[in-house]
Amino acid sequence: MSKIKLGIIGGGQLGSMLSIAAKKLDIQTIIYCDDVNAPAQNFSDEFIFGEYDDKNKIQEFVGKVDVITYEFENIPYETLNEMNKSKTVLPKPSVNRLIQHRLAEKDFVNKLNIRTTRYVEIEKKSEIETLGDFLPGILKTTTMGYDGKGQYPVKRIDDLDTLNIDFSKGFILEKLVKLKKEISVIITRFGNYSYEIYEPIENSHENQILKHSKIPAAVSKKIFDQSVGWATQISEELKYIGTLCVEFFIDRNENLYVNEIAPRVHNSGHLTINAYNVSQFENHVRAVCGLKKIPLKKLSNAKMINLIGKQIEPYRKNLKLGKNEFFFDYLKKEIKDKRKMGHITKLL
Ligand code: AIR
Repeated sequence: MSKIKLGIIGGGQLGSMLSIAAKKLDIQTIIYCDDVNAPAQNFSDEFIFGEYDDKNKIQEFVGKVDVITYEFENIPYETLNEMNKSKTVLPKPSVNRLIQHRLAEKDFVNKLNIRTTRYVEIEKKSEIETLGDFLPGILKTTTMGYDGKGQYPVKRIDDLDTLNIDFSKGFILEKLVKLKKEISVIITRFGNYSYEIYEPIENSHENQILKHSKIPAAVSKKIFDQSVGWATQISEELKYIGTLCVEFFIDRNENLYVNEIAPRVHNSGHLTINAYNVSQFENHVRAVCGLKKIPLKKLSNAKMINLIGKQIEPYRKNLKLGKNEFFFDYLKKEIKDKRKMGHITKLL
């Protein structure tokens, strides 16, 4: 039988880890990315460089693959929809369209009677002046943000004067919760009520970028069950195929809130590579390629540390790893402040 050819849109670290997982399953990967230096080309079978609206390049890509997935969410809906006319795109383009728009995403979650932070749509600066009730809050672009990009903490209305925000883009203002802890739940759905779910992961951020993730998360049974239940409900409702991550806040009164949904494999799940029998990446490839679902088994507790910006340098110069420690260099050519450059997983 000829090998399945999986097309992956996006060529960052998530594309790399998907390609590595696919190789193990004897599936070929073709990466399509608008960055000529996309690091995933080091791990994929083929790489096509092109813009996300370049119809010719996209046709070339579509012609080569059997099924298509993506490793970041900010892809134009039209692009995914066009591809989906000739080859199956999973998760479905409509799921990506819903989730990439923060307002639509939160409305969807609330309709399921699942709690989110309080939020309001902002079309112009003056509206915020009457919304003191939502402060301290965080102003976020409705689309196109990740790793703290497009996010502005606002304590007082005066803060807006120094922030220099372009209000021609859509925004939402979210009220901050009195945060105790952040967790995420990663689930891979294969079909109706057919899924594998990883236990909740505890996350901590620095400068709005994920820094540490660990399992087990120190949470009550109530929070454990509720987070797993909500992630399952969200993936069922979306009729999702593949790996999905739901990020949650827990406040000081032990209330759980959905922060956001990622329609893809997720940074907090990197530890699943070493801590489980099947990683989030392998599960994603299995689900979108229609392979068999394997029952998940946790092999070890674990902690993952992100290496951001220059933090990668000492590891590149002189790698010293302890027993049960794993290092992954994303092979990004340019070190930039706040850029995820690699990670370390320690089995505990
Ligand atoms: N990514 C996708 N959504 C959020 C994140 N962090 C991953 C994807 C994407 C890469 O980050 O793998 O391709 C982009 O990283 P950078 O450093 O080039 O911005």
